[in-house]
Amino acid sequence: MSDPKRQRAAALPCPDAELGGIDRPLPAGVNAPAFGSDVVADALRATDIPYIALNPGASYRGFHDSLVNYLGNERPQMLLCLHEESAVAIAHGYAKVTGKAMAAAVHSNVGLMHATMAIFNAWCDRMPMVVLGATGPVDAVKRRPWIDWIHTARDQGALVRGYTKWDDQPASPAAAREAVLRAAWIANTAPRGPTYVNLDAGMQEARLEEPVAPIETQRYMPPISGAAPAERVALAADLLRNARKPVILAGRVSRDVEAWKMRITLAERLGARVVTDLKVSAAFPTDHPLHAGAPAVIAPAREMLDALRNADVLLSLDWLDVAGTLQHAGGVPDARIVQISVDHRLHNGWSMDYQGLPPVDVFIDCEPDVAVPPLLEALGPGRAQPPQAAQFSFAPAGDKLTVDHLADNLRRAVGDRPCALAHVSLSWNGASWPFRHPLDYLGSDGGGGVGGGPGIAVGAALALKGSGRLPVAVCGDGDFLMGVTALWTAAHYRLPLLIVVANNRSFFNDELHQERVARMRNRPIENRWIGQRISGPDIDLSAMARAQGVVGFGPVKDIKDLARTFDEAIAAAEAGNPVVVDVWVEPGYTAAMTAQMTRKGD
Ligand SMILES: Cc1ncc(C[n+]2csc(CCOP(=O)(O)OP(=O)(O)O)c2C)c(N)n1
Ligand SMILES: [Mg+2]
Repeated sequence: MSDPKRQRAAALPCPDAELGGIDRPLPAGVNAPAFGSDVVADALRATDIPYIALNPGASYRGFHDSLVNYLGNERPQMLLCLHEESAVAIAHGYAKVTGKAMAAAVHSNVGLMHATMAIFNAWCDRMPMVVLGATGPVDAVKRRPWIDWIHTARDQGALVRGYTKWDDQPASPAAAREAVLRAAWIANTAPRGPTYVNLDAGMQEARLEEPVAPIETQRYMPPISGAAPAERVALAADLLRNARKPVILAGRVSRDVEAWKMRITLAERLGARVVTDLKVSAAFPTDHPLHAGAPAVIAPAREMLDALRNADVLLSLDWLDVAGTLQHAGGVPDARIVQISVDHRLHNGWSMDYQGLPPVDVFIDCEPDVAVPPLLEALGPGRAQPPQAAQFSFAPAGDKLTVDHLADNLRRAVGDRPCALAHVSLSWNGASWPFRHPLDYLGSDGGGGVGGGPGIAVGAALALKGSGRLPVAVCGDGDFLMGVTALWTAAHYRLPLLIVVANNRSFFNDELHQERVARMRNRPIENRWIGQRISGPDIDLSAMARAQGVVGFGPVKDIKDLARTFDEAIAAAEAGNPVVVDVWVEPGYTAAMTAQMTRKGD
């Protein structure tokens, strides 16, 4: 170990000793960078990214060798994945917990094509990650016949340019080092998102003719956090101080506990109603007396819409879709609107995930976490208004097993344990599970790309391993089946995790769409299930888990078996295993969502 950078890294504690003990290479006796890809590996280690989820391929065999035989498969450690979509989804789930990028590596154009939906999900969810890919050799005379030609594209980054913050195809080891540092820096800077670096196979595999001059890598990734402009904060404070019925729309915020408490202080100082959304992570305690209605994905609760209609000032803390929410509430209100967000810096012409353009009276161009403390200060001490009563209750009804019964029994089985709900099914009822901590709920897949659930859950489990917080994910059966091979990675790396499948044996969401079309056209709604139901044969989901080394329970078909099964499943997860419970639920969504999706007319 003569290289000073490697010695420094060796002195750092391993991110997780147990995980670090898996997949240990024989010592290769390599202690100085000798190839282009060794320089890339050094750069990746300099970013402090602890893991790289990957599916292998010859296009980055040089880089792969550097990770194993030059870095010794630590900092970053490889996580082998069975599909590129899971590799990226795992990085996505990791970022949801930590707020930080991990890396994913995907092979040439084909691996990147597999990865695209998961990258899009992370982009829409504003989650950072560094995706490394490869192509070439760009120098055609170095290409092997056939395979190197089909796996070389003129502009591979074009596949993902519409939903990544930045991409590059560096032509030399020094340029690749710069690209990796820039990719990590840009991904981790708000508004966060995926970046992509495409490593030419020829550049990776070429022997270094001379050492690449060392640089102080941290100086190339300076932390950025823009402050809130004081005069804008003063304007917002004036509006809010005089508001009679302010509403806070608590949207994309961090997992920081102090920032969470500050939002509560702000709401209580203003006596503001607060609304939250299941599309993003927990932003405010949903059972706080000021919280209005249960959070939802598609159909906002009536209490939430009432609060918005009655409001005189709306304060958006980077709310995901201000314009769409106003549309739900009946159009543009008279209320004054304060927007705190940096999201506009990311918007581009390819993807419309920026949503409609909302009217805004005071725009504060910084992250909500940064703006709330000066806003509180500008408001000054004031009369705390009496809290209002909590607005929603929950009790599962009927004797047929529904997702509400699933949620009720699961929550009771979890009890007082700290838990992170890493994913929920489309059928989830936001009233069934209160959130009281920023890690209690990690939001949705972001881009509506079904199949992200299992990988995101595994990534969250990776980040939470050893934290004492139990990762729990509820996936639809369609979502589970599309992403099921992410589970093998959880088994191999022994990541404790509980996935419960709300198995309605259907791509049920689309049954409701077909029902709506049938209503609009006066055709039989009874046929809505055709081309949607996943039965005949029924799929044994817990066997799919067991086949990958995951503990599997079920199918559970009776309400009375739920409590015992969940107790056993949690015990297995707490013993260090990934666990899947298959629960057969009646097809159905919340009443509000069903009404919204099946209403007649456009
Ligand atoms: C990649 C992808 N394919 C198809 C869809 C369309 N789609 C939206 S929801 C859904 C059904 C998902 O089924 P499941 O996870 O079982 O949830 P359920 O609606 O049955 O509760 C489908 C197919 C999509 N959003 N993404
Ligand atoms: Mg389903």
